[in-house]
Amino acid sequence: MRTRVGIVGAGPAGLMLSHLLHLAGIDTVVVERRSRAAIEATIRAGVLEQGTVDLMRRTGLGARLDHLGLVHRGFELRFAGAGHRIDLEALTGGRVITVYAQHEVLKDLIAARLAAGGDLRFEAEDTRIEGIEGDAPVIRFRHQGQETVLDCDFIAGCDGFHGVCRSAIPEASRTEHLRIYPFAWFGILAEAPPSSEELIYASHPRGFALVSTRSATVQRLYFQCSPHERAESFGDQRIWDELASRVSGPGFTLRTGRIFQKSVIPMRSFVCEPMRHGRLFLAGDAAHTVPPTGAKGLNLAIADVYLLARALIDYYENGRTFGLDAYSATALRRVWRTQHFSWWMTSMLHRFEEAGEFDRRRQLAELDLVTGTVAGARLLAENYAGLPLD
Ligand code: RFL
Ligand code: PHB
Repeated sequence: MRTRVGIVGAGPAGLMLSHLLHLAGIDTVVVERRSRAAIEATIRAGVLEQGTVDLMRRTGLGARLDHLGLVHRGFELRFAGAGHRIDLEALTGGRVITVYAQHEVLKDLIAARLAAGGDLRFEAEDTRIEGIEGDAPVIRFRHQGQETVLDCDFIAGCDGFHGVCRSAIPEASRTEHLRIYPFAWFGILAEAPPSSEELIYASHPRGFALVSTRSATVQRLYFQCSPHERAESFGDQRIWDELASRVSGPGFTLRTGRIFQKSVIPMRSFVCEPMRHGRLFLAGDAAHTVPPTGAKGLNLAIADVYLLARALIDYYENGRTFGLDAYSATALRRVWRTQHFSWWMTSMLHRFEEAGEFDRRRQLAELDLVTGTVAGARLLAENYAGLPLD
């Protein structure tokens, strides 16, 4: 079997890359370990930047997004007992965010690829990549009991943080940067009406909390917890009490309801450099992860493949390799800016056990700076709403 671009992983990065290349007439095969049903049911990100939304609309993926997505023109930072609104739209000259769950994006992408006759191999086992340093790389995998060899011009490693592609780059040819935070997020989904019209990021002496949403009847909430916490060990009442204590404010009532999903999400910052080795190109979480505080992981994955698709299209249409050669350095510039932003949001809003009173006061001063000055608020708003894709 042969294709031009073999893609490992059917997450946002792999599927969007396949979609963008298809629109330019370039064939791909996507090899994915999990089932379609599992992918379409996994709860992860929820916030789309303006650039991600614009790209989805421009490429024919806007219908359900425009129907179900919730446009948010600002968000709230809450600390020292008071809320402060960050007016994204006013501070960025019109950019906003859209709350639309990652698995809904994946449903849209999978439906579009299948409607166009795309080749998606779900439930592939034992995926390996070979020959990335030569001209004829291959992806080997087992699918429906059959050993399959996929010959490719290029391989896109879009297989997430725990995938196999990154480790195909010889250790001597890559550098990995990792920071693990001394806390995690406890995330829930609950059947409840929204407590707030906009997201609330709360910094509280007991720790960080985030009030997000999914729809008029389903809410997404998070609070900082120990990285060793187990989701099952927290009873529902204790969860609501913990959340309520951290997000309380004048005139604010947290709306509660049946909790139907609980998970503990580790917090890490990770970058692998370079993002290309020979004919292997890494994109998305396979190359980098950010703590979720800045809501950037999915958006960064989309930005990577937007760049990679442009470079591959230029190669196939015009025979130019400039974009492919520049891919890693160009992508990494955005990656490191996003790493900085995600680390900054995380360190500004979380409780650090070892921090003393000086550090706590410094955190409050920083929050005062970003809510109390136009320059500070704009820096936060521009990065949160997202840098343009081009
Ligand atoms: P994914 O989504 O992990 O997809 C990788 C795919 O590769 C498959 N795979 C393999 N397939 C074949 N063979 C193998 N050997 C394979 N190994 C793995 C996997 O099954 C999977 O289907 O990576 P991708 O495409 O790079 O996308 C990255 C995003 O998923 C991730 O960055 C975001 O979810 C992060 N994130 C958020 N990002 C945002 O932009 N906004 C948010 O609001 C946001 N909130 C979040 C988040 C992540 C969270 N969790 C659970 C980590 C909230 C949470 C709670
Ligand atoms: C979410 O709704 O899942 C969400 C929102 C904002 C974040 C992270 C996750 O920063």
